[in-house]
Amino acid sequence: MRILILTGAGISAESGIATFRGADGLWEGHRPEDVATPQAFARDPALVQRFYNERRRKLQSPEIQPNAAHRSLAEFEAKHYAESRNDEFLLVTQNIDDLHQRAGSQNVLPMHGELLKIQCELCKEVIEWTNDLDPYQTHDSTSKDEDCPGRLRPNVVWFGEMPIGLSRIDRAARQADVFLTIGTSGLVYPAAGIVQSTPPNCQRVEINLDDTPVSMEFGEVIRGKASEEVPRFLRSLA
Ligand code: BV8
Repeated sequence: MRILILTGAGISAESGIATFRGADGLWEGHRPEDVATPQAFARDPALVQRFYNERRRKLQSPEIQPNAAHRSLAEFEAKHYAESRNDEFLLVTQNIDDLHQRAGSQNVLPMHGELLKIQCELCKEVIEWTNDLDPYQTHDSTSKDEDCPGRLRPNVVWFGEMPIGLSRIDRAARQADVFLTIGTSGLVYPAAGIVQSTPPNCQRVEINLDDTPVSMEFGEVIRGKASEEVPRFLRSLA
């Protein structure tokens, strides 16, 4: 059975990480389009770097830990797909936190990038990074034997930028027997459109607190908290 899973900010909410569209529609006090775009970075690099520095620092604080939803996905994969090849089990996440990886998930595709990595704008090298980034920090500042003068940016996919692994995701979607989304508002494309690439006989399940604009694409909608509903659903699937 080929299973494709797509997670969003809702799976990390119970771990203490703010979702994008909380009650006030602001995201850590900002409108996403004011901070998560290349234009914002060009216009006000200090604001954008500060925004990601705050989130990078918070992600590394001890109280932010994977929750039962992350853990149950990792356990399910280890138990049933430990030897899986060619993405028979594929966990695609829109989140840039590392909670799936820390929970032990193996086959994870972070389609919107990763907060604990940075990228050189010039040579495109991606570097693991846990510190703050200064607005105009350059690649050659990261080590003495580095001489690339390119500017360093968060290794995340901003609005208007191409998400990561789209063809790999599309291939997995077209062959999926089960497609499970967890904790996503179904607003951002192309992530929200993945469901439309799954085959007619695919079991499509949406686990989310609220209804979404794509809920009607799913044969099964489970309304509730990820930490409770994900373990329960995976048990029913096993
Ligand atoms: C692209 C990384 C071109 C950065 C992010 C007009 C119409 C349609 C599309 C567009 C348009 N104008 C522009 C676009 C394209 C745009 C887009 O879709 N905009 C939307 C807003 C209209 N998309 C893009 O720009 C993308 N790129 O299109 O490039 C292209 C495309 C294809 C091929 C070639 C070129 C790039 C989008 C990526 C942007 N980067 N993040 C960072 O993190 O800083 S987006 C960010 O928001 C997340 O990554 C995530 O993907 C997205 C949505 O957030 P969610 O994860 O869904 O979280 P949200 O808060 O919204 O919802 C949480 C849900 O959880 C809620 O429903 C809630 O009920 C639930 N929940 C809460 N608690 C719990 C829970 N559920 C269960 N348990 C709980 N405890």
